[in-house]
Amino acid sequence: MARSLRIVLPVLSTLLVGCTDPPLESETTATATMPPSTMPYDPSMGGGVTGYATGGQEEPTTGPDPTTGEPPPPMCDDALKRCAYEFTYPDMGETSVEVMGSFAPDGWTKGAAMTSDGNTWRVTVPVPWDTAVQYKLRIDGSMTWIPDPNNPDQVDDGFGGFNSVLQPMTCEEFTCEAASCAVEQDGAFDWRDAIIYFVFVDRFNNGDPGNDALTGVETAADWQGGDWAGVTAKIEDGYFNELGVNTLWLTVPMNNTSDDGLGTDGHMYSAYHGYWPTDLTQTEEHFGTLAELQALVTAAHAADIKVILDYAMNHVHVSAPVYVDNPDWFNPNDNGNGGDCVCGAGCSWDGADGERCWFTDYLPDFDFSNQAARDYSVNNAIQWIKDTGADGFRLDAVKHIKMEWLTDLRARVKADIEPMSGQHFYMVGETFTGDKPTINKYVGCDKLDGQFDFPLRMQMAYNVLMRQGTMTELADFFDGNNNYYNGGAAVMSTFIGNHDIPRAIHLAEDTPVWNNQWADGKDKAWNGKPGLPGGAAAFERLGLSFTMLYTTPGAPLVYYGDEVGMPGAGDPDNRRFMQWTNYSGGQTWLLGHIQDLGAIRAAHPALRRGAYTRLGADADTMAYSMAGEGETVWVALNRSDAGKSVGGLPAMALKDELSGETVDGPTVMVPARSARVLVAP
Ligand SMILES: [Ca+2]
Ligand SMILES: [Ca+2]
Ligand SMILES: [Ca+2]
Repeated sequence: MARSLRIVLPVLSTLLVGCTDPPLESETTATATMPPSTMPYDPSMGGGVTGYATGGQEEPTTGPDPTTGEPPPPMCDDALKRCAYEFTYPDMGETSVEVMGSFAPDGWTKGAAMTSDGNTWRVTVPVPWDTAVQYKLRIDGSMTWIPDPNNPDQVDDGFGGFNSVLQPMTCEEFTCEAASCAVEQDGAFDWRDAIIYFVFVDRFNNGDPGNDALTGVETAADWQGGDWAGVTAKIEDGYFNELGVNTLWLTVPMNNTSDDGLGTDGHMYSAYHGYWPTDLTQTEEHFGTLAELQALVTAAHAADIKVILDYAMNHVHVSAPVYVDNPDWFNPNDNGNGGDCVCGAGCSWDGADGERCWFTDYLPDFDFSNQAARDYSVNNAIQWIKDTGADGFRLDAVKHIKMEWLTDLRARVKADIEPMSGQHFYMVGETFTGDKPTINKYVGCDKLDGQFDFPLRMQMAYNVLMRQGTMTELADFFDGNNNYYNGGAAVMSTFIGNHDIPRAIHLAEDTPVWNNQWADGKDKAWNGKPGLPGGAAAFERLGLSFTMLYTTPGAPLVYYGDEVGMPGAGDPDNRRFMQWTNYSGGQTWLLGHIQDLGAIRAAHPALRRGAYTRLGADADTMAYSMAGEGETVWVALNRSDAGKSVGGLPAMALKDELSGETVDGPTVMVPARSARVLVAP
C-alpha cells in the first residue's frame, strides 16, 4: 500500500486531570507522559489508546480524589438487596451444623455450613431484603433437621414438624445480589466462574513456521510467528489447565492486511495485532486456516476451556473488499469543514464525532446508522461464532460505534446462537477510560455482559503496585465498584495488565519505572526498554494484585506473560514474544502463585459468586470477606514491606489456603507484600 501521509504528532508531555465528560482540562508536568485527548489513534495499539480521549481521571502524584467524579454508592432493586445475618447454634460436640432454608433459591438443598469456635456454631448468610426466611438446622450431615432451639418463631413445615422463621429485616449496609443476564439453564457455564487469559496470538507460540511471512518493518512491530497451532499445542500440553485459567481470549481472527502502516510514534507497523482487518470472511493466514482455528476451539473445549474471539467492528483496513465495494456503508473521512475526520485530527474523539471519526486515514469507519452496513457487520460476527464454535466475544473500542450494533448483535446471539449451544454467549467490551458511567452505558442484558474494568486496574496499580495513597482508598473504591455495573448483574473482567499499557511488573518495582498508573510507557517503547527486575519484591507485589483479582467480584484476566512478570514498556514493547523457559526465582514464584490462586478460586465458589463485605482497611492493609454458595472466605492483604497485623476477621482458627498455615483470628499477622486467603479449617 502507499505509505500514509497522515501527520505524525510529536509526543506531548501533558496529562489529563479531573477529566470526566467533557474532558480537556489538562496540566503539564515534567515527569509523566500521557496522550492528550487530541492524540490520534495509534493503529499499533489496536483501539486501546482511544480511551485516553476520556481517560486519565487521576492526578498521578496524589492519586484519585474520592471527592470528585465518583459515582454514588451501589444501588439495586430491593429484590436484589441482601442483609448479612448471623445464625448461631450452641456447640454440643456436633461434627457439622448447616443452616438450610429459603434465604437463597438453592438454600434448602445446599445450605450454609456453620463453623464453630468450640462454644458456638456460626455462619453469616446474606438474607433477602424485607422478606421472611424459613429455615432449619441440619446436624452432622444426617437426615436430622431441627428447628432453631433459640428462635421461638416457628411455622408448620407441612410434614408434621416446624420450620424456624426469621422475620423480615432491612439493614443500613446491604449488599446487592449479582443478578445474571444469563438464562438459567442446566449445564450452562456461569461466566462469574471464568478466569480469562489473553493469548496475543502472534506473540505466544509458533506452531507452524510455514506461515511466518514478514511485512518488513522493525522486528518489534512485525509478525513474530505465533499462530493457532501453537496455541492448540499449549492447550494440549496442559499449560492453561495447570495455570488454572478456563477461558482464552484470542486476538482478532479475521484476515488482516499484509501492508505496513505508519504509527503515531513515527515507526512503521505490520498488522500483527489483528486490528487492521481486510477480508472479514477469511482467517488471518499468519494464524492459520479456519480448520486450525476450529481445532483450537475443539481442543479447548475438550480441556474445559472456553474461547473468546476478539472482534473489531468499528473499522476495516482501506484495502477491505467491503469498503471498496460499499463506500457508502462508511463514514466519509470529511469533517464538513474542508478537512479530514481523523479522530483527534479534524474530528473529536468524543461525542457524535467519536462514533464517525477514522482512527487513521487508512482505517475507514463503519457507519452503523446504515441498516445494510449494520446487518452486514452483525451477520459477519454471527458467522464467526457459527464457523468456530466460539463461546464469547471481546469487542474492541465499543464507544466508537453506534449502540444499535451492540443491541442487534445481542438479539441475534439470543435468537441464533444460544438456543443451539444451550450456553450463554459472553460479550466483554473495551472502553479505555476511567469514567465509570461511560463504561456502564454499554453494559446491560441487551448489550454487553461486562467490560474491562479500567478504573479498578488504575486504582489497584496505584495503591498496591506503586504503594501510593492508602489501602483505605482502595477499600473505598471497592465499596463503590462492586455492584456498580448494570446494577450488579454485570460480569466485568478485572485485570492488572493488557496490551495497551506497560507491563505491570514495572509499576511494582521498588522504584516504579513510571510514577503514573495511567502512563502508556511509549517513552521507553523503542529506546531504554526496561529489563526483568531482580529479586522477589516486584513479583510479590504483582502477585498480591493477582490475589485481589482472584478473590473479588468479576472475571479476572491474565495478560499473557504477566504470570511470569514479563518486562516491557509501552506498545509494542509490552508485546514481546512469550517467555517459556529460563525463569528467574521471582518469575518461578509468581507462576506458582497464580497457579495456586486458580486452584483456590476453583475450590471456593464464594470467591467467584459470593457477596463482598468490607471488614477493614488502613494505610497498608485491607480485609474483606466473600460469602455465598454456603461458605465464607476471608481475605487479609498487606502491601507493606514489613509484616502487619490485620484485624476484623472471625475469632476462630482459620486455614490460610495460600500458605497452608493455620492462624487464629480475629487478628492475624500477614507477611510483607502478601495476603492470606482464609477459610474455616
Ligand atoms: Ca507461525
Ligand atoms: Ca493477512
Ligand atoms: Ca466508529
